[in-house]
Amino acid sequence: MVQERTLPQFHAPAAQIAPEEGLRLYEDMILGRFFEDKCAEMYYRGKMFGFVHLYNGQEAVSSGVIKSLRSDDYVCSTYRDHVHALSAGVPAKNVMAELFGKETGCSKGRGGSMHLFSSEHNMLGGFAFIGEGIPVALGAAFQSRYRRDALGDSSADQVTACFFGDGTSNNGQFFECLNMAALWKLPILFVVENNKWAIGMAHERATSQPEIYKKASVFGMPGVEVDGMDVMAVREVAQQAVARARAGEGPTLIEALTYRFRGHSLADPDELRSKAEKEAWLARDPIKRFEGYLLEQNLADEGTLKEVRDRIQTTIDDALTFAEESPEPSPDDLYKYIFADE
Ligand SMILES: Cc1ncc(C[n+]2csc(CCOP(=O)(O)OP(=O)(O)O)c2C)c(N)n1
Ligand SMILES: [Mg+2]
Repeated sequence: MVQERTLPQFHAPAAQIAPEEGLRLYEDMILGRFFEDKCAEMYYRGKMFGFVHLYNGQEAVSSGVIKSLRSDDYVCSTYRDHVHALSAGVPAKNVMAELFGKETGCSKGRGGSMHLFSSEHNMLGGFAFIGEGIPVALGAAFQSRYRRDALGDSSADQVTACFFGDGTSNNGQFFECLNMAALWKLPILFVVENNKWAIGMAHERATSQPEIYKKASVFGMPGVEVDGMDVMAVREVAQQAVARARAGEGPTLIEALTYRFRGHSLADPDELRSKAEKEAWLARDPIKRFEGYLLEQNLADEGTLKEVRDRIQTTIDDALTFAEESPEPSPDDLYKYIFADE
């Protein structure tokens, strides 16, 4: 039995956040949670097909990082991508329609759950292969740096946030891209969502040095661990990393310690993780915790939080209706979008 890792402490002095900003984060986390719950419902009712990987439990990471970015910054995800896309501003109805394979989906119904993409929102994609997004994100970070420093475009100060899992951090692209990002001081945040498991493989069983953030030091970049169940802590770490990247000081490796509340995918019976482990992490639900914080700090009252939840429930219901009523792609368009139009 491997001992649980000690979580880093984050000491938030009295309210460090404006009430509107607190509610913005809360709304984003609720949107992520309610969206995923609706997906599970639709999948088990046989309305959604293929592999669907949900993000429940990890919301503080998406909201804490992506809500610390500007809208013209870039986000790169994995197959667990719905909530990253939502935090990046892709409308829930277009994400839901994508999951239903509809023409109105953000990838025009051709991608599905693992391939969400939106050029309008600088959402660089979900990727089915693990680690596949890391070099893509590196490319995005490279082009902002190149446009700014080689081409002299001072407005090209966009930062890229690249998300991936603990299992993926044992993949070659991780090491190659960390090297290049540090060497060229690229404006990128490597955000490892360490949820302790890679499908059924426990992180400690597959990884010689399980403390992933420590790997940053050999590339000469800052590496930080953060409690990924605490949106305030994630936000603080992300803001510092974004400021560094934007100032031309290069990349940061952030390891967020988190947990997924459901199986690896909706097809996973989730029999390998112990009941005790699941219960311990469920008790640290990032949404409940942040609700407690907002109330305690008098940043919101119960009524305001309920209003947010009601509003988001309507957004999700509308997204579902939109997805169900949207047209399928036409068979005449089978070859459309395979090659770029001239
Ligand atoms: C290149 C490649 N090898 C293997 C797989 C099969 N696979 C799918 S998910 C996964 C585990 C990834 O775990 P982690 O990076 O921790 O992400 P999490 O699912 O926990 O978010 C693996 C090995 C894959 N998708 N791509
Ligand atoms: Mg994992």
